[in-house]
Amino acid sequence: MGRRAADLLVETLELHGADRAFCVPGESYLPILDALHQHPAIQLVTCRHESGAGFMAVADAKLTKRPGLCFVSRGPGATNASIALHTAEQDAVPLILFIGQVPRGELGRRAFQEVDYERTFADLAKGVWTVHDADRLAEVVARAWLVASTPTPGPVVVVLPEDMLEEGTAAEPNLPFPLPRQPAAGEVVEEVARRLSQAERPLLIAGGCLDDEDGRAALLAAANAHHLPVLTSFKRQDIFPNCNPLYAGHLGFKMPAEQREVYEETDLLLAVGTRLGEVSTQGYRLPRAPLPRQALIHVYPDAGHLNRVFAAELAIAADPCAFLRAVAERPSQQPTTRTAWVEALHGRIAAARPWKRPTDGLLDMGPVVAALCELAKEDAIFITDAGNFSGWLHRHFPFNGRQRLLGAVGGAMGIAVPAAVAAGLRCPGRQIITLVGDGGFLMTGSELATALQYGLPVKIFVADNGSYGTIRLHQERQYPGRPSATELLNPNFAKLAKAYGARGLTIETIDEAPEVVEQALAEPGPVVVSVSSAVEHISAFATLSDLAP
Ligand SMILES: Cc1ncc(C[n+]2csc(CCOP(=O)(O)OP(=O)(O)O)c2C)c(N)n1
Repeated sequence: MGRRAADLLVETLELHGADRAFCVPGESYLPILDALHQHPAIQLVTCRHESGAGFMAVADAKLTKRPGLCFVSRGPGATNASIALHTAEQDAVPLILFIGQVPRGELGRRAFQEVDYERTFADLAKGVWTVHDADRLAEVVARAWLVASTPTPGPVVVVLPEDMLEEGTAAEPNLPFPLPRQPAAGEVVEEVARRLSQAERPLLIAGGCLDDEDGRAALLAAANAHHLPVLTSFKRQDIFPNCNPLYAGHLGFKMPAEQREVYEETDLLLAVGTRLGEVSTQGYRLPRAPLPRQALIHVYPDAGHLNRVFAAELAIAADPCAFLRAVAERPSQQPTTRTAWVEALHGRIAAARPWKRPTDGLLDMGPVVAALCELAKEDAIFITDAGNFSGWLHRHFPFNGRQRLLGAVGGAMGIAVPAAVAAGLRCPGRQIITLVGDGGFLMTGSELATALQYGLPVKIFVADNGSYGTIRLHQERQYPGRPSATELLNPNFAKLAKAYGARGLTIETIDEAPEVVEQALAEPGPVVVSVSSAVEHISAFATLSDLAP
């Protein structure tokens, strides 16, 4: 009768515009693997670990703004993939995790590899649905797509009992449910424009909702129209040109207190497209929770995130991009004092940016980033894993507004190499530059095999400092001289890369950096560059000697 449920699922995904999914195969969803074999319009990417597959789906979603798709097996596969659910939730990224499940007749018996996903993933996912009836499968997939996409994008889970997938059904594939439209918040725009014209020291905090071409254009237009300095939320510094005089910086970790205090002098905070998370608000201090020191206008598509932690004077549930476009159409006259405020903010950032050769001559990621400043392409895609090595990129690299920065806002280690694979597949021809620590690389670096398998010329710079350096830094601050469980004995990363079939290079001194970076970027294929980073340079802002009591 009709078609096999597994085929219905794949056809429904096709109707939603899906063209790629990431997986580690499992016996619990063989009919889907077979259906995808029959439907080559959706490329099925074979990964080496479910965390890698999940991270790839997250990164793909960041690039397409459509749900990333990941198929994994029950129990062990699903739990391996759970890090992607967490990352998608923290980063507000649409993700659908499809999990094979034991046959319906065995559900609840704690059968082989059975997990109750509704309970297990209740806190991580926006929705978890087990499809008991093949006739409802297309409907559930369409709902999963919609819920993952809006109003705050996030992860959902669809659980597929294996016997259901083999069943025949007369149901037709579902078309996408239309996304609910959000008006640009009409008359409130007038009020915002008026307040922007009166403010002496306004500050716009721009978040991830603006991370596409339209969002970036709207942000730039609104900033220009109102002479508004722009701060970007955590790991979003790529959405605004960093050399633009209106760029006021990036709300990351380890911001010096004096710098935060300067931002706190603002008299009007306009937060657009950000949930105002812990890191971006510098620990709920900018703005201060729950009652900000200055007027706060918060614009976010999901009313559930407005006035949740911070009392905004104006809380506006609207599409951030449309809102900024409308604000840009009402340019304002500014108080004359505004110029000094804008110049002071940008001046601080610009002055701190250039990398300076350290006086002790030790190697860190600084000279690598300095070389990348010269050599990276205009539309390069940068990927950072979680860890202190990324601080040099955040501090010294001036994103031009076209380049992209991908990484886990939620701070998951291990995203870097999988995200590089996803970016290589999604954006062929663009330069993919990945920075990862020795800790993070050995978590999911096996996806280098996937990069090789799919012929992706990713460039991976591994900061080999023999340490889980970020944690070591915390230890030196809290328990000086008592490092614990942070030392690493590493393989030779260049040789390891060669064993995978990639090019392996090393940088051992500051002087070697420019030439080796150039060589790596010029290589036609994938390259791993091992950077012998001194653990003494424990972050882009501190040395171990500085921290010694
Ligand atoms: C999956 C995961 N596990 C643990 C952590 C905690 N953590 C944050 S940074 C870090 C160390 C990172 O080490 P490395 O990749 O070598 O980079 P480094 O800090 O030395 O530059 C750890 C363990 C995390 N963020 N994510």
